[in-house]
Amino acid sequence: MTNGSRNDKLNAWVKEAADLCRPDAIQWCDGSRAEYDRMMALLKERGMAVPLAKRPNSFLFRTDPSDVARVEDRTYISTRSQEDAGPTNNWVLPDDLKRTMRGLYDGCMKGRTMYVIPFSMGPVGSPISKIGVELTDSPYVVCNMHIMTRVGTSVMEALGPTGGFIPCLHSIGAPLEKGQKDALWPCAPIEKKYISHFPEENLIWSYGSGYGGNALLGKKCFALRIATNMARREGWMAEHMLIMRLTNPEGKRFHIAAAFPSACGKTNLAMMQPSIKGWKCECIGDDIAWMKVRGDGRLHAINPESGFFGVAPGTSYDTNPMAMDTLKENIIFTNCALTDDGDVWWEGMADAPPHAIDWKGRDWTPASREDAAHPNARFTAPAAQCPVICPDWEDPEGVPIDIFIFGGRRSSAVPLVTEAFSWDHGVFMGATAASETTSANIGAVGNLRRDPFAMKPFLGYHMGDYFQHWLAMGDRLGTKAPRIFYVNWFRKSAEGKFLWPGFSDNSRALKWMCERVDGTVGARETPIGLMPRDGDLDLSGLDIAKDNMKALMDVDLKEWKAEVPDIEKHFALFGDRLPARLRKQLEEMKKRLG
Ligand code: GTP
Ligand code: SPV
Ligand code: MN
Repeated sequence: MTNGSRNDKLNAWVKEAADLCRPDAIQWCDGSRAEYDRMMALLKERGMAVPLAKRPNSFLFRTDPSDVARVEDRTYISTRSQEDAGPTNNWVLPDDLKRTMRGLYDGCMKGRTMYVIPFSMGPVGSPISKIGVELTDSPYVVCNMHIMTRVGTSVMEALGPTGGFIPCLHSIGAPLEKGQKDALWPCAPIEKKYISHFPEENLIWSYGSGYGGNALLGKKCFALRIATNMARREGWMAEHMLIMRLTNPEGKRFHIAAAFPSACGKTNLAMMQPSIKGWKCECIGDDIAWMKVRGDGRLHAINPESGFFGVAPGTSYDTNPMAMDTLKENIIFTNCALTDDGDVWWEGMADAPPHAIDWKGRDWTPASREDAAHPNARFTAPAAQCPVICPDWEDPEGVPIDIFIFGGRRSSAVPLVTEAFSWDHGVFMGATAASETTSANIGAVGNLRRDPFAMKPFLGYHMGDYFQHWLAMGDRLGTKAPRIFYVNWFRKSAEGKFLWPGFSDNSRALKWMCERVDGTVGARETPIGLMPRDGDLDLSGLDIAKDNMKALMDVDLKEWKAEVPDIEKHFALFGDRLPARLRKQLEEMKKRLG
């Protein structure tokens, strides 16, 4: 593509950013295969990309050991009033944050090229889609954006001379002085990393990290933190949800959107192969859903992304065969281990190789004390390559959602599956969702925290207002609102073993949900919601101990009464922005618990 565009606003912004960051060159991206190949050749030459003999057109990257995940502590929602960012976000006054970051951006691209990446979230030209432009000094980001979003010429055409776009400025924060040798994975130290959002001007500034959600700004920064603000203003929803289509043996379709926190099972559920006969699952998206009320009065969902940035460890032909088949070619692997025959490996993929190079580039054998792959090692894969991608996954109208699922990682207390009594109760379930932290963020792993709607790290405004937005959407949808369920695949026995087989057997919980929607199966009332009675869950062909099933379905009043003070503390955070309807839900639950 030629340098520059027909869009004056875009040209002016690119010039302003270049004057500040002072790259050696500016390159406008056209999204072509040739461009991808050129970028990869460059990355190979620099020693950053390792071609994989076993997988055509696939490459392994190893990041700096400090740059391996999102950095929630360094993520900011910068609004004029701190109250608008709310109690769950880091906040700095926009002028102050911009002053600090301008200091960092000053000359930060010296010795590097600035790439201009026009991208569309959602199919190009669809009325639901939105355009962004990312400026970055990372060729790795260019390649990933090619897969994760729709990049290039068609986007520029859709943008036209006057169209608007979300400006996303990114730098790895590692200028190169003349003669200075580049690092294998250049980035800035943690205290200089900033993932900043200015929702009042739809602006994203990211500095210092080259990894995942910190650097691929279409994903969490745009499609969630900025989009939640747009959605609230415009009356739609931007959620951290997978989207799938489940078809029953009679051919009836159910569309499901499910929100689990990072590394808690979205990708796996999105492309799951049901273990129950006659049911079929197709994947529409694995991480983000944009949903609007359409002419039929129902909520329709699109996947704004075009690729999967999925967790590698634990992915295998036993757990997620459709992901494994997606990963055969055209993949970017990051922080996986490299086998001697030129393939990738990670914990849980298959038998361990006798020798490998670990994610830090060191020799590794099964006797090594550390993992060969980083627990947040990831694959970047084109969604279109998934064998069970839904034929309608790019339908600009989206798919009508029948079922919402919330959930998380809870080793105790939370049963396998529960149905909400009502929309308000379902919103209460989402608002009080809690999960053990994972390595998708830099920080402690395994700590239980409230993660409402799996959105704590991704909501771009006050959480109390977001709860109200959910309630208002329910009012608007009325009887056409999706039914709401809560699941926990991760309950453990006293010995610390998962009680539920998970993965394809999660279809058993989904089948019950579909039958609930159809009114063909019963439920029993418990203090925390509706649950399957004995015999309601289809367990045919499943070898599971009776005691395990009992433990999975147990609602322990003592454990649940202990949740109450913690929920009260959580709700107190939101002050007078906590909707009274949620407080009422809490009071009702307390009464039911006795
Ligand atoms: P993000 O991409 O971070 O948003 O994560 P995600 O929600 O898509 O999680 P993903 O499906 O990648 O799963 C994360 C980890 O949980 C992987 O190691 C999976 O193998 C594991 N996992 C997923 N589903 C199940 C399940 O049903 N049971 C058990 N025991 N583990 C699961
Ligand atoms: C998550 O952490 O929820 C992810 C990975 O999906 S990242 O893109 O790094 O945010
Ligand atoms: Mn995610």
